[in-house]
Amino acid sequence: MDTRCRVCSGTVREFIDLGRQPTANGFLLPSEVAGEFFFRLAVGACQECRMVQLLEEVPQELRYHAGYRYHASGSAAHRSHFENDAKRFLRTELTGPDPFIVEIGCNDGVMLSTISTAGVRHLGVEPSGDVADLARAKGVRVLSAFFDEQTAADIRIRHGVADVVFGANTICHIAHIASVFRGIDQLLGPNGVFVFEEPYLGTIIEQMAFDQIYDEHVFYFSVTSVKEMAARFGFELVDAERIPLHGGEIRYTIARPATRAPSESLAELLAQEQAGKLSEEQTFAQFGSNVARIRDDLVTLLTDLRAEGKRVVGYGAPGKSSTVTNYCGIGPDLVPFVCDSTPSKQGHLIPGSHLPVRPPSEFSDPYPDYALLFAWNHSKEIMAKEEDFRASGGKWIRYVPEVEVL
Ligand code: DWN
Ligand code: SAH
Ligand code: ZN
Repeated sequence: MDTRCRVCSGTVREFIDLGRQPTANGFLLPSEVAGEFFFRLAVGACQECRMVQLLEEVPQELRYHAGYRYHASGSAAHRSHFENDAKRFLRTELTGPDPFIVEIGCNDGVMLSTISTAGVRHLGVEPSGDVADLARAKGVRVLSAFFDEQTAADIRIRHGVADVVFGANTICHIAHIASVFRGIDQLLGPNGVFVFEEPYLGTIIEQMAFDQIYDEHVFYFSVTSVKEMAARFGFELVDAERIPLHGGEIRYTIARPATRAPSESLAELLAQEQAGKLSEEQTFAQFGSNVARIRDDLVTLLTDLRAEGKRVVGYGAPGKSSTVTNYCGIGPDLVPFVCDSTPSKQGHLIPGSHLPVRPPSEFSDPYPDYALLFAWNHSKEIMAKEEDFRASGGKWIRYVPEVEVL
């Protein structure tokens, strides 16, 4: 059966299948392995509006709940990025008499804590209970709910319209995207903006970052597909700019039609996408064959290192590590454990592949011969922190855009 496009109901044609996969943040205890959830992780492009999206989806309640383990404040680079976002909103959009900002997926309050400190009216909408509580502890006001049309209508009744609705690494996670836009229509003031920052399809393809594909990432946005989506739902995309997070993202700004002048950067990115044939079948087919080659190269390297008696440890247990280990069949026989700084991941197993997650203190106890860098998007921060590993003769392995020993 065909999957219908979640934006326009067109036919979605599959171009990559990463096999049977668990939910990427479903870290589990050894005693929980028996009941583990799996689905088929495959991606395709809509033949009408070109939106790239998952074929099968996991119910949102299985993805976001009290035990959701991603803490947005876990990286210094992310803390500083979101603090800057907040300061920019305070300087530009939140300057009227009683401004109001809503964040969809505020997680542990990494952005809204700065807004709260500035004394500006705000509301985070966050379904995952534990991270919502972390935000509340920072003085952030949070509504525990999934954002949709109904939630938006309730917020408007209680708080009035918003000057800014913001989302980071969240809007591409929401399968009911039409309901989200109907909600934005209810909630956004006449001159308000809906701003969201999401992984960029262009970067995923250019960098071969296939591990960005997992259950939470329902959509893989391009500027072209977001422009079409905004128009279809009665809005206008007025700005798009590249930002460095998660290896390369785009910050989109959407407004009510004809309220803001479209930016030069938007026109440039649209032209680049067209020239680079970003939305064309041949680009997707090439991506699929490159991904299979990376898998073969990585498995060969790890198998050779094991045969040579070398010790390889994983560094970072991001959602991405679930995709790559399950797709490549990397188990504890090849990588006995992974170090990660997130306390709630430690003592658990990476979903599906069941690599144990341990605290970073075990990385140097003693240092391994090689470290497989799953959190490659944090390489600068991690390599600076782990200089002694290199000094001890240790080597880093990365796999995007190519398998390489550094
Ligand atoms: O879209 C999403 C983004 C916002 O975050 C979510 N669906 C899930 C998540 O994606 P991710 O898990 O790929 O995010 P990160 O930021 O790449 O995760 C990095 C991991 O590495 C974290 O578990 C923390 C860990 N880490 C570490 O152990 N030492 C990170 C740093 C910087 C470190 O020094
Ligand atoms: N904004 C943070 C966190 C991103 S993780 C950052 O950029 O780092 C995605 C977050 O979106 C999770 O905390 C998840 O619970 C939340 N989320 C998922 N679906 C949602 C929905 N429908 N409404 C609001 N939040 C949602
Ligand atoms: Zn479509």
